[in-house]
Amino acid sequence: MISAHEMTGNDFLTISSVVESAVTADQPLVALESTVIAHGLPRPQNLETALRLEEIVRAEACVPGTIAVLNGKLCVGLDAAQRELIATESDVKKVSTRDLPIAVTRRWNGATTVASTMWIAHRAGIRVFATGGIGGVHRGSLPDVSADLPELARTPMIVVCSGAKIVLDLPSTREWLETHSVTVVGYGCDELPAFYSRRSGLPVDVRCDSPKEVVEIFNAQRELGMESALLVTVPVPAEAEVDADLLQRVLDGSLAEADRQRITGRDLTPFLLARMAEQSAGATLRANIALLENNARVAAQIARAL
Ligand code: PSU
Ligand code: MN
Repeated sequence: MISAHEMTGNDFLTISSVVESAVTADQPLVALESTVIAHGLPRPQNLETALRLEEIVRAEACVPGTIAVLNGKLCVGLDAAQRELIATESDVKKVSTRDLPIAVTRRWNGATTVASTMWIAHRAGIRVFATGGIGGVHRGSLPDVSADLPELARTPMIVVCSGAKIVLDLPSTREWLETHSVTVVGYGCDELPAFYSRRSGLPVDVRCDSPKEVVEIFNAQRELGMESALLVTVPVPAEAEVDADLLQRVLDGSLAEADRQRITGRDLTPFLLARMAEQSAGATLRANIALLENNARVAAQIARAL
């Protein structure tokens, strides 16, 4: 069996025994992130959703690997106490890739974003990762570009999501992915989904209607020697989609409020998501949970086909 040290050349990676044996036995695995648990969803729905996502992956005969930083260790596969700590402790930091060297040195407890989850999952030997919405290019004059984008450009994984979060500048985010050669799949759709909405008016590169079709394109990327990820975008289930007028209203209100309160940097996305959930009487929260669950299921089906 290859040890974590041999895989990464460092002692910071801690892989749970369940995940490690699945990697060694080449069983299908799905990585899950933890920023959505610690900073993306309110309590108590966050812990419930974290548990539910793992159950969904297991029900599809795959092994879930939720990723977080605990006492400076990059953990792949959490036990119940670790999962609860991430969901309930108030000093859990939002750790992106640039923070990893600080987190391990200062022994932080941290939740990993899409970027840092990809970084860790890839080094742990996991090839499929499910999340809600990726980060991207923010609206506004200051160029605020999520580290999720460059990580997608340099990590050969399948990332399953519902597009980029609607709080972002979606046309700019779409352009960024194209410039940096990240292939974008519409899973059962011809348009890039817009997180709480099923449509954005922006094109995907290719439509796939089955896990097998996704795997064929992923394998072609690898055979071509490409480094970039395959971004598989799945629309929110129709029954959970947020009404367009309501969404526009709460989005405009939340963006204006963030501006007034001068919320920037890593606090911006969590602020906007929380604000929209309040202002929509939970409609955006229900959509977020529904799309997370659906994406976990699709990711597991793809992992099984891989
Ligand atoms: N998906 C969700 N909710 C979230 C996130 C994704 O449904 O909160 C998180 C991801 O971890 C993503 C992060 O990486 O938001 C983006 O943050 P930023 O815009 O600061 O890069
Ligand atoms: Mn940012």
